[in-house]
Amino acid sequence: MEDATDRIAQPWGDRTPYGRQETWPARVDTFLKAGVEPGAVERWVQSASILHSDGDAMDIAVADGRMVGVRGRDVDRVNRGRLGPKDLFGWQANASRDRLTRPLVRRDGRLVETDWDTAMDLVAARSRELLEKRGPGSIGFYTSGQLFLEEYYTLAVLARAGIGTNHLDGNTRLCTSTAAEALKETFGCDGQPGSYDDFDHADVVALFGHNIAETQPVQWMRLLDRLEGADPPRLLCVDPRPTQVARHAAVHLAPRGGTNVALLNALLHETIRHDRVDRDFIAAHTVGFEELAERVADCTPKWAADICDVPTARIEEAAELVGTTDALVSTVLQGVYQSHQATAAAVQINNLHLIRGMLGRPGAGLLQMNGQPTAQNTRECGANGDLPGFRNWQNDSHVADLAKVWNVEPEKIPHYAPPTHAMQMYRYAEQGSIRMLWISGTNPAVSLPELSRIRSILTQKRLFTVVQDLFLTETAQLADVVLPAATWGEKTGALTNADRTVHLSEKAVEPPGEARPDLDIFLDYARRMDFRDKDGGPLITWADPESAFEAWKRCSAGRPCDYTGLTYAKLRGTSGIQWPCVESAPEGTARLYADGISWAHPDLCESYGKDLETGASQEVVEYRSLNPDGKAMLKAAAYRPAHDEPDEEYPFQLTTGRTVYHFHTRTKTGRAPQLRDAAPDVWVEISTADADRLGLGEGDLVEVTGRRGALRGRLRVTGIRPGLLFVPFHYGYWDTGNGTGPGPDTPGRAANEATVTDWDPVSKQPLFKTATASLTLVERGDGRPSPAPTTAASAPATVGAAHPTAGGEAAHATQSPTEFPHGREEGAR
Ligand SMILES: Nc1nc2c(c(=O)[nH]1)N[C@H]1C(S)=C(S)[C@@H](COP(=O)(O)OP(=O)(O)OC[C@H]3O[C@@H](n4cnc5c(=O)[nH]c(N)nc54)[C@H](O)[C@@H]3O)O[C@H]1N2
Ligand SMILES: Nc1nc2c(c(=O)[nH]1)N[C@H]1C(S)=C(S)[C@@H](COP(=O)(O)OP(=O)(O)OC[C@H]3O[C@@H](n4cnc5c(=O)[nH]c(N)nc54)[C@H](O)[C@@H]3O)O[C@H]1N2
Ligand SMILES: [Mo]
Repeated sequence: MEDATDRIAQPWGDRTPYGRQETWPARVDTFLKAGVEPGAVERWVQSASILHSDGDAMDIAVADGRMVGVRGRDVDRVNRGRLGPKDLFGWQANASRDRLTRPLVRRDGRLVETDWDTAMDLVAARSRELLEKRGPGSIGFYTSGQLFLEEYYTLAVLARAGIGTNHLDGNTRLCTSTAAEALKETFGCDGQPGSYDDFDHADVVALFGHNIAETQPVQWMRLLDRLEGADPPRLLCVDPRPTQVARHAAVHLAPRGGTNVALLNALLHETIRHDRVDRDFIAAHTVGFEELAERVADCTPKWAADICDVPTARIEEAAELVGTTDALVSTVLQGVYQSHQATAAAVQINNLHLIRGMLGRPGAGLLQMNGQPTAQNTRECGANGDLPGFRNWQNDSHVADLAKVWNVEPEKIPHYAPPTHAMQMYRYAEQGSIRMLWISGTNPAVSLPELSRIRSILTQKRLFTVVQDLFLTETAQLADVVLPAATWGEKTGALTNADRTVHLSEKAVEPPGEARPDLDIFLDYARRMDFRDKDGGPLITWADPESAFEAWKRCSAGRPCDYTGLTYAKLRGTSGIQWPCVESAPEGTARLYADGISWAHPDLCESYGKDLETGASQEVVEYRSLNPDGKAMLKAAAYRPAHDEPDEEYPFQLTTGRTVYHFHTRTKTGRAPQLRDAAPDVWVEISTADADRLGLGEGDLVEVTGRRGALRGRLRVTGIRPGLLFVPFHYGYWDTGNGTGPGPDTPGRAANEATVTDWDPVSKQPLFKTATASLTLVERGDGRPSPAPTTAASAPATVGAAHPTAGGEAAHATQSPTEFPHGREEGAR
């Protein structure tokens, strides 16, 4: 057996260096449960990870009808066999003893077990009653970025054409609505332009508010491998924390929170001033260059340096890095998306690529990232605030086309206003116009901002709440009906990662008890509601994952996310495949816009765009006059200060985010021992300067008070920028380890106790990164360090201040180099 490595202590494993333009070497990472020998594995079942947006392809090891381990798939283009810590260990949560195994209904104030018929009849009866008395607008659906494509599509059809409600959105609103919106503003349509393969060819990789080391660890392995190979890339990191990315960067900018637009405008200013622009590309493929140049004319590095509080020289260095390379790849994530000028900032990164002609060829790539494993599918299938297939709700011919696919009258599909965004749905529930809210695959009682408000909305008597989950989460505990779902490994479905790679994830084991796949639950509901098409036939004609996938293919036909060239059979055995996949491109499409901008024409585009300042939707006439030929649109934006700036009472900026070991509200990673123990409890990051000034130290228990609530945690003193506090948002009040916790009435430990209800006007994404807070000492530490991991951004500023994070033997996984003879080569696509 090969040497095993502690993959908690070494989240990124060993290096396999490779040079620019070369193929990333394959290596198979394997973890089997203690005591399970490789020979004892009876079956390996094909799948891909659902604990981030990478789509790391893996096989699930099965013995005795149980999952006993995982191994990476070396044939896959995304990870070439590698797995990250959550991929390796997270699956163990499936077998937790506290999985929900039967439906629950609330009787006399308490949740009690019942059978499926009783629970589903109750849900259907309430739906019918509300439809009759209050109309379709009284019912809302709040779903996820973690189900499968087939499930979202089914939900979108039943909500939009069955119920006829406009109130359907995903937690993707909190996650990637800015990615989608920024792509719509620039390219007229959603759809990731770039490919992960671009990392193999890049000369400069710029990461904007993206801690890729912790949040897409396998792509970080790829960058680390390139950093150790020939002709390594130079990294630009824009992040106020000392992430691993920052530590490896050629230039690191640590701006004040919420100042991305100022910084980006300065980068654009320098690019134009030095004439580092591609005039031919601009003329051929864009509109709006003059306005953009005018808008950034005064945005000098000195001007931005004052706003962002970073040295002028650093901004100039960053501008030179992105301005002079011939192969620039940029990635963008929550440090940009979760702030007040989210879309405005993300669009400036698109602008940078367009004016430099850095699009549509190997190494010239743009990745407006997703976070969740299937957020891409939520968006494509229209289970978020868009119509399926990236159709335009303002374009009657798009609505008519969709109505034809579903065989309903166009009027049945609500399109009188933009699909309702999640934050607005909670507002409607608060005001009483939404009376039933069906929450699937998300835990809003931990993940939405201002939790005291969310709890009060969800506990209203007049609101009927259905929660569909694996566990009795903080949210499920507030529900009227709880439906036990089967999850990854227990059901089959397709999922699409952040670079449009479609994978198939097959059922490996039976779900526990009576738990059912989300698809079956939605189909059961549709049957009970007896939804019909315009000829009286059943609205939903499919009955299992594969027939649902085939139905989705018909809906995607001719649209940017065209799946018609894919089948389950084709996805089996080989690598994942990037959409569009059609007859003329049967192996998929590596990059969008390799032959010009294709979906921005007024008749084709998904959106006529919005005002970047106010978010107001534009009309088709405005769009036609701005962009008659369907080019990429360079939209300028002025910097505006954050809504919430520090003052005497709340002197700190507060930002929130992730660690490498946990996924969101930890319902899965908190139940995997290696991951749970690596980061067992919340902490608060503070800079050395602030800690010294306030006389605070490592391990002190502090209270962080925002304008809407407070949380407690132990201090970790790090190299974070002074004036800024960071709290991971993974920890709800429920302790997943032993089923107990601080409880909802004691000062919480969830970051969102202290965040505020506010969002980007364009994408409606909440501002998890730009709050303010005060800090008070609750209790001196006893000399023990805080529970923060030492391996990544939360590493202590003083070496040795905390015991190095390690997993020991329980976290040993193997890494085997393989020959990788059978993969799809880049040229084939
Ligand atoms: N381990 C792990 N991986 C995950 C997830 C997880 O929960 N755990 N979740 C997945 C999901 S759904 C998502 S959305 C992604 C998120 O992935 P990321 O966006 O990479 O993660 P975050 O930690 O939310 O935020 C990234 C960084 O933004 C920085 N930041 C804060 N404020 C600002 C600012 O004003 N400007 C700039 N430039 N940066 C700022 C923070 O310091 C932080 O390091 O991760 C995915 N992968
Ligand atoms: N303060 C702060 N808040 C944030 C963020 C931040 O950076 N800071 N990030 C935001 C972002 S980007 C995101 S994506 C959200 C994530 O927020 P949530 O979506 O609320 O977080 P999860 O813990 O992933 O919740 C998913 C739920 O679905 C359940 N589940 C898993 N698999 C299945 C399945 O197959 N079927 C069903 N029915 N249920 C399943 C899990 O048990 C879990 O309860 O949080 C957002 N909130
Ligand atoms: Mo996310």
